[in-house]
Amino acid sequence: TMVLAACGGNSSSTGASEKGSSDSASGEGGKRTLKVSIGVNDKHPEYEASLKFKELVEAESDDLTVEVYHSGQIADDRSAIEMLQFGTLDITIPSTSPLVNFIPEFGVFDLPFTVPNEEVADKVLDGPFGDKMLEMVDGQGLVGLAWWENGFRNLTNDVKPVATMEDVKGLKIRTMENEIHLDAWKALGANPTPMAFTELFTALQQGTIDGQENPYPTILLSKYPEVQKHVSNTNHVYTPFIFLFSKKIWEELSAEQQEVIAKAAVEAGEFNRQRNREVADESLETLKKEMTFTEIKDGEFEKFQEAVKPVIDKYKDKIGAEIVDEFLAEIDKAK
Ligand code: TK8
Repeated sequence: TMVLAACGGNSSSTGASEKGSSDSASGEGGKRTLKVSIGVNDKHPEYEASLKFKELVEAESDDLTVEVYHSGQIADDRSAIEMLQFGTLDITIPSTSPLVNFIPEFGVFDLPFTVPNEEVADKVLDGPFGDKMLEMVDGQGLVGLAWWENGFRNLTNDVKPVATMEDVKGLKIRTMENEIHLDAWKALGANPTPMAFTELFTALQQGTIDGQENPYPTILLSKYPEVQKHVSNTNHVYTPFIFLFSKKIWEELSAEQQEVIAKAAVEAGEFNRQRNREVADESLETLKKEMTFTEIKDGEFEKFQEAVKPVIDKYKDKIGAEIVDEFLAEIDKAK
């Protein structure tokens, strides 16, 4: 069902945090149920954090209720973003990678082997660069409220242990719907196919693809060890989750409601990061028992990095040379 956009020309301030979209108007508010759609299942730290968001909002507001839908029950990442644009869904917290189909600048986060660790990711996302990226979604009918964490991605497959770049050759790998990932895996010699996350388990089970890449919590909690034998610590890219609100619906909310939501999104995000890191460590320990874990050999990361260099060069202009340089400079500063 379509939700009508607010048409009252209310120009009072939004009350959103600095991280909110400071130039969108606020409306009448009233009683509302906010639906949150996420792609991962109800075992995942992102679900736990979504429940934390619900708890925080409902504690602070008498007229807001939050419902969390996991496992892509409402939509996959890309379709959920479109629903926000239409105003048929309130909130989604996707990987940034599918956003690149709407806002090319978000491709900075898909450039492989750029972010060295989580501390650097936090500094870059919590600083002016992260704020700028959150504001950038505004032109696409979205309000960017906070950074959550998906995390460092690692390769699994059902064919062979991967210790070297040579081992990647010919593997049919599912990638997110993102051309930088697609080209990076091609450059590494794999045979990649883009696919929505919601279709991934079945594709692995049926063997239409050999492997996939995701952070350790997702690999374990989505039960990939049931359909994949091998995991390697490729750590090739850090994927943030971005907390997105429908701008159309946002403008119907009162300034007070906007403030409660913006604050809860950030607070639940802090909880999310902390939990995600604990779960990532625990997940790896469990994965080592349920799959063969292979470390990428010494000296091999340099080869991977060398192989994807042309991909970074190719996308630099598409993403925007200035923003790529800024991202890399922020990373260097944070190291
Ligand atoms: C969940 C996705 C997922 C992502 C992917 O909605 O598609 O592989 O890593 O976790 O955002």
